[in-house]
Amino acid sequence: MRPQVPLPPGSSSTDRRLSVLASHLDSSSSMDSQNQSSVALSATSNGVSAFANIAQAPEDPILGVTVAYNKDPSPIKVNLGVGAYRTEEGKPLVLNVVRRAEQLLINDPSRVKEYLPITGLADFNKLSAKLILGADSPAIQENRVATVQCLSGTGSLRVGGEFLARHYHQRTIYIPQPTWGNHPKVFTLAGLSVKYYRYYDPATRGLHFHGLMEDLGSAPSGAIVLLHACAHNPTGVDPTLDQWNQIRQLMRSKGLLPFFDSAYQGFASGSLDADAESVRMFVADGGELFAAQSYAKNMGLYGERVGALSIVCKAADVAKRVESQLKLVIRPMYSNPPIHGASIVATILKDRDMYNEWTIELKAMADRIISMRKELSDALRVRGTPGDWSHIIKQIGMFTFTGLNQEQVAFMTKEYHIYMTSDGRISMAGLSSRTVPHLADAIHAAVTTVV
Ligand code: KET
Repeated sequence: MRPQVPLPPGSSSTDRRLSVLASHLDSSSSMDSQNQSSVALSATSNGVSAFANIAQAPEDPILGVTVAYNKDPSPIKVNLGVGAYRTEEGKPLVLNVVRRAEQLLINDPSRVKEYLPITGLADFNKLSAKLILGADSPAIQENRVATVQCLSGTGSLRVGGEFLARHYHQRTIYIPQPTWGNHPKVFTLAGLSVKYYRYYDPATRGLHFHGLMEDLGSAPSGAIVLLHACAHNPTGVDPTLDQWNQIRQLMRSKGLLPFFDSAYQGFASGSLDADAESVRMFVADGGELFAAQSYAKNMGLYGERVGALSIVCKAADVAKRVESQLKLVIRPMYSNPPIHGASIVATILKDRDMYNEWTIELKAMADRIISMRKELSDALRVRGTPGDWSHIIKQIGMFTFTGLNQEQVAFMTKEYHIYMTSDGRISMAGLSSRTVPHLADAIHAAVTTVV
């Protein structure tokens, strides 16, 4: 075990905790560092890898679906795994407004590739906070919001999680059952301990509202609660506004800290404002909250890795100190965020004309997904597929949580080359009028032959 590194005078209790954590992480391997280097040396001189005994890790449950899809030579294969928008022709889409913004950036000789500040592009941060909290948000007007540009939604969750693990008195985060598969991993590695609250009721294929309220009601005071701002992944089931309000009242009465994950703003209803209502309701009561935003889906900037973390505080001086500490989380993690994606977003958000063009393109994506729901549901009705499939229409956002079990999913992949996550989730954004009949045939065969 590596001895604990002596800390410089003036080190905080957090520094000490991290140092202890680092030495524990070291000690979890079975050899001390001296032994390790001698084994590595002899391994190299023998021509045997120092990592000869490393275990093969499983593929990611979501991104691994694309890996399997890419290996399949079948011409009829369909990828409904990852939540990524495809056109009616099955192609990835770069929005026109994004192309236009990129052209402007390229043509502007004053643009340079210098490092951004640790917190990212200032304009981008301001505009992102406005987008999620609302242009007239009192929290923004009162300077109570600390916003930092992060590596898309995932990076925003990770930075927020690590900030909480360092500075918040409660280290337990409650996440919905089920939730996006990466949530428990992100928060555990950030240093939080993860617990679940009931969210989805398979019997009704709807919200388990009673279970949700009961579980949050018995959470320890101050616990962190992860909430999907809209278009819950994977279930496609959101609380109504009235239910949101009841959740808010319960959480505020118990001092539970809301951490919103907003990965689909605009994708649920087609309206950026309607999809942010849950978050804005929690801001309107003057309380504190975290919001992680992603531009992967709503601007189609998946691979640009552009997102933001906003922490709404009670007072401007608190927000200022919070921001100073966020910098200490970010600097040793990746130093500062990439410039290109954030510049695209800022260019679009600050220009009225481009903003409007974006909302039209976003609505078109949301509408195409909604029309796929109708087509799939009609196709199953025409086939007389056993079961109630009304949830296909009722669910919202990118996904349908079909209710198909793991064996049925495996059957559809093997016999019909349809790729989806094993929990029965299909990305409606990956479907087209051309592929709906094939999917309907596959679902029909799965439910009639695999019981
Ligand atoms: N939150 C949720 C709820 C979410 O579904 C995703 C991505 C993210 C955050 C992270 O997105 P980012 O690209 O970091 O901004 N979900 C899709 C892709 C993935 O799994 O990475 C998905 O569920 O298919």
